[in-house]
Amino acid sequence: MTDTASLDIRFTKFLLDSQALKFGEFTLKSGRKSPYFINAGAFDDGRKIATLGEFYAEKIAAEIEAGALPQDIDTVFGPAYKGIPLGVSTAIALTSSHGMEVGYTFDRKEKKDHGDGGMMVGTQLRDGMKVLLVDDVMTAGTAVREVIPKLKAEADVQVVGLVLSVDRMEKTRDSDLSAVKAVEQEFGFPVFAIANVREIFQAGRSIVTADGTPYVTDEIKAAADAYLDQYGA
Ligand code: OMP
Repeated sequence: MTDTASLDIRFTKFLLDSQALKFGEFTLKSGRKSPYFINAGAFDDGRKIATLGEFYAEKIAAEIEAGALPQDIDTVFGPAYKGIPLGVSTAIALTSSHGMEVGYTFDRKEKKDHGDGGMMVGTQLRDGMKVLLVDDVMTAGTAVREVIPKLKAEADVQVVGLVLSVDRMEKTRDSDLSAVKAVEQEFGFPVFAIANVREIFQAGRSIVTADGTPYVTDEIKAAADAYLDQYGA
């Protein structure tokens, strides 16, 4: 694989090599039983989290270039807990690789009543600030629906978009719309993913393990296709 391979292909290889993409049977937050699971907890060392931040930053820079995100983002917000390393590594990569001056912010799960107090850590939210959300995976959009009210309670910020690692491309419980599209419609900001699950399964067919066998076997692909036939948008 060369560095010139497209972003979704390079990211799929990274997911598979880091064992962040697992195959088996997994019960999701939504209750659906899925034959695959993306675990952002697998990015558990300095090299992996730095690489992950570079992927987010590359996607963000491309969307800024395309005019879909503004250039003057004030802060990258990663919801606690799993969003914290995502937001921090993304902010580092935006500065070091793309020359952007940008803050990072995350929320506390419990309010602190001493010291600096407050619900937010990092760049404090102020009225009018442009906030870019980052999160790991979207299935039904529950996580993002929980975080927006927290931001709005803090200040009248402008959420300019949400960037995910993976869009699972699943339809919502009560419509044929994907969760990503439903969130875009409900909140009025764009949602981007470094890769979606269809791109990942397509790319995974030609990516091989250290012993030369493909990560995505015929059996795994068939199980993923059947799942997406039922729940895919
Ligand atoms: P929603 O909040 O319903 O969109 O589900 C996404 C969340 O579920 C993620 O932020 C994870 O906490 C978890 N999840 C994964 O991490 N990976 C998956 O492949 C699927 C899920 C999930 O439970 O749907």
